[in-house]
Amino acid sequence: MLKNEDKIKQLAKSLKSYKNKKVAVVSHVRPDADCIGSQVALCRWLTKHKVNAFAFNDDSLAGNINWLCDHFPVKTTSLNKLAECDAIVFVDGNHPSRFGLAGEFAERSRKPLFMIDHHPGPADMFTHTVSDTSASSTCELIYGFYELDDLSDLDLPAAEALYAGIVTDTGSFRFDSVSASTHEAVAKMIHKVGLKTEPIHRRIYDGKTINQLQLMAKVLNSVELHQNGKIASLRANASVFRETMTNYYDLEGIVSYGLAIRDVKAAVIFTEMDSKIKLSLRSNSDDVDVNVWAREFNGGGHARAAGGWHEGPLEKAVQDVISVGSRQLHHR
Ligand SMILES: [Mn+2]
Repeated sequence: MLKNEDKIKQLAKSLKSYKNKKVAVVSHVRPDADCIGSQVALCRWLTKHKVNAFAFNDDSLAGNINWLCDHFPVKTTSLNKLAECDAIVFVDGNHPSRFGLAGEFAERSRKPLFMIDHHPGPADMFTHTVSDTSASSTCELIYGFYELDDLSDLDLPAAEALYAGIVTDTGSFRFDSVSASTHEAVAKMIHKVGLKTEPIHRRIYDGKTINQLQLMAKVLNSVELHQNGKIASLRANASVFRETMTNYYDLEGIVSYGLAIRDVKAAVIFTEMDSKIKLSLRSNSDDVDVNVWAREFNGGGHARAAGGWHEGPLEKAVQDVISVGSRQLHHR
């Protein structure tokens, strides 16, 4: 059974009514494979239904997901182009603040605004939403558009895009957000269009440069334990990026290594970025809700994966963030 079947069917019907019109599909800033995969697969679905679809994002894509743009072009956000569209669809985020220029545009716009997402606490500005926190990924919800409408519209590029989002947002199918319907979606994509999964893993996870590996080595070397080994922290100060000629997005996913330590329940990475400290938090246990934790630091996300910001400096960020996390640990 797919998640939110009725809402997906209704939204699919509304979107099909934009035949021969223009629909923009936008995704969150600092994009990941789930938001770009969702955009690509939804734009291809819209195109099959003769809707003129456009995909926009404010930022450039990390090297390991750039190939998704060969399946549907994701262009730099243009306010003029957004203004020409008849409706806007927001994927993999539920608040205008996550969407940069498109979010600001939407707050002033009277256009119909649609939203498809799996994060908690949606804003109430949208005309029609599919908001399901139990879904493994936004890509799993987008798969529903194909499955519940006409699975013969699914083609290999769309399936590859959906798989990229599903595999990354589930930590390669290990998080507790993975359900039977997650695996069923993948199985159907394999049957239906001959999706090959191994090459996608390779493109996403094995496309690293030696510089990225050197960056990882330096950052892993900074590991510290707090609160009797229940919380692990990692640090990436500005100098490690200079030394290895890398960028903050080269650290994608590294925070999870903190959770690989026995008895650790939560991990945080502190990344120095433009004089602020970016926080990325992960939990592997119901004892720690990192969404609640991150909300104390201008952020949020999911119970087991969230992000936030601290004004800095780094040392102060570590102190403040660990002390909030410790309180949460002790409240249980
Ligand atoms: Mn997602």
